[in-house]
Amino acid sequence: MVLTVHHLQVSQSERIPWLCEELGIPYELKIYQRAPALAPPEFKALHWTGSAPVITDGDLTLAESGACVQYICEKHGGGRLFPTASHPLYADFLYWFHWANGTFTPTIGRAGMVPDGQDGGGNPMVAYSKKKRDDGFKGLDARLRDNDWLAGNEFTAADVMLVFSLTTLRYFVPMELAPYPNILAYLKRVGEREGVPARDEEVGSGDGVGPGRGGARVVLQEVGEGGQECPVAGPCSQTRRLMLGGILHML
Ligand SMILES: N[C@@H](CCC(=O)N[C@@H](CS)C(=O)NCC(=O)O)C(=O)O
Repeated sequence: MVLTVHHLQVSQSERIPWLCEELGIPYELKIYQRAPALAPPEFKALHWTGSAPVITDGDLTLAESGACVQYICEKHGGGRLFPTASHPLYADFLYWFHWANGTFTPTIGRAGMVPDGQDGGGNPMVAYSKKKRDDGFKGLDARLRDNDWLAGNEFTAADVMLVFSLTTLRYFVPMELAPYPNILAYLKRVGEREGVPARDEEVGSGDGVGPGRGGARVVLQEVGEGGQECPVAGPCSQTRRLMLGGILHML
């Protein structure tokens, strides 16, 4: 039974191959290009939500990042990166694991629907959403002041859930991270991770199907003035953007 990761390019499904690399488990990676902005029909056919990520494992088809991450850690990773009740960091882990994609990612998305500096026709939800987003960044920065990782001193699946919102999501919703030095330092730590020790496996073939990219290295890249093309929103004007290379640019 081969675990297959269905990855939509430049999307939050990048969490899943990264997790597999961190765990060092075998998996098959199937890559889908956006067509042009949303997932292509063959991806939409995998699961009724039509949303990435999706994994398949034998007869099982599973969507939703958190469910995929927990399933893989518990079924294929021997519970690694997913602390349980007896672990001293359990409650912190649970909190940040759920906050990362249950609150932070949607809050950023909602706030990003109206560009900063505009009030969305006086809709009070706009100011509310932007405050919630800013509170999220401040709270996260404070958390990372005294903790190397979200749950404390150990890298966990909570970090795998979070990083997309600080990196690739900025293709779609430009965000300035300079006011948050602890978040920047955290991203640098993430960028220095090896994922897993290199394995001698072929990188996927031209049709986007292939074995895991053993040893995929997560490299933090700094992108200079002017930013680069956003796949959906057109050119990003953000001046100083940090992004994860490695997984981001390979996938
Ligand atoms: N909460 C869901 C969100 C999934 C989601 O919105 N995925 C986006 C990728 S960032 C997607 O599939 N967009 C393309 C589409 O809907 O066609 C999760 O974490 O799995």
